[in-house]
Amino acid sequence: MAHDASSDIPARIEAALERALPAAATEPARLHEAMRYAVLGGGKRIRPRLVHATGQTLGVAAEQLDAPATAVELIHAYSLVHDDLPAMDDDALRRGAPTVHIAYDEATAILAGDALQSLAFEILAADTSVAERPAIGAARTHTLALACGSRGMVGGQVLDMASEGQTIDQATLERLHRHKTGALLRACVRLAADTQPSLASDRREALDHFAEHIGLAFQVRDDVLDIESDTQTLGKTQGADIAHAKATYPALLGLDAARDYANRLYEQALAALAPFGDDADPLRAIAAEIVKRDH
Ligand code: GRG
Repeated sequence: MAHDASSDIPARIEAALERALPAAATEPARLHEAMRYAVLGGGKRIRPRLVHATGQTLGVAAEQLDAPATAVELIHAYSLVHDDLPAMDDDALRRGAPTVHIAYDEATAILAGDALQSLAFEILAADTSVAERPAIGAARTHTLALACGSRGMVGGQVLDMASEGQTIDQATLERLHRHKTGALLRACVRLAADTQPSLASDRREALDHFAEHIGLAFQVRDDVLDIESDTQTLGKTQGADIAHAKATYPALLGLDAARDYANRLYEQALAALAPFGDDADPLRAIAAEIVKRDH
């Protein structure tokens, strides 16, 4: 059965996350509580919504997208838990609540992040909706593993930490973000495309082009929000980039030019969707949300 309406997707995503996470009472209970706290405490769910929106564009059944949508959000939650640790960004606030190492303790936060990553791959591997087409499962596992490992998100985090206090040029900043946040956002679109192996290569490339540009726009918007928003709206500490002497687009280009750049990337992302006509409206809606968001 195909998607009926985009409006039920957020509820579908929450239900799938709830199902995927072990119950809080399952031993070791403190670890499972921390995992649930990290995942179920809000968040915009942009990544799982991108998986479903791409699937809607391609006419993929929603049932075949639940596992990859859940997996990307579990990976995202793990990356936030680890990013907030004292050894990394040392943040006390996330999604308007104490970060996991503050609410629990540092060791629990490290282990909850580790276990969320394993759980993501467990969910992807156990997806019965594609069991009769094992090549789909293998392609999706490969896509997710590449996106979150040393040549993707983790590699980007290393570049990010190395850039603190340094003056870097725009090409280096772009490389950093293509890895740190761009790789997982791009994987969201690819995971849905992997679910339709018959997809023509030019369409696959168009979707990839969309994801690349909207991923970068996401990051530029994030940098702008760190300056123009406030801690309450953001649900995380405003001004953290400046406090950590991070290289950002506003620092490099100026605030107005950074805003213009986000809009240009948005336009380029939209242009890539032209071959899909109205079918790509769910992706257009998420793209608009990414560049206009206030948190
Ligand atoms: C620690 C392995 C490891 C990786 C960390 C993605 C990342 C790499 C760290 C996140 C740090 C950060 C705040 C990056 C800025 C962009 C970003 C990912 C913001 C948070 O994503 P949203 O806005 O968050 O989608 P919600 O809370 O809505 O899910």
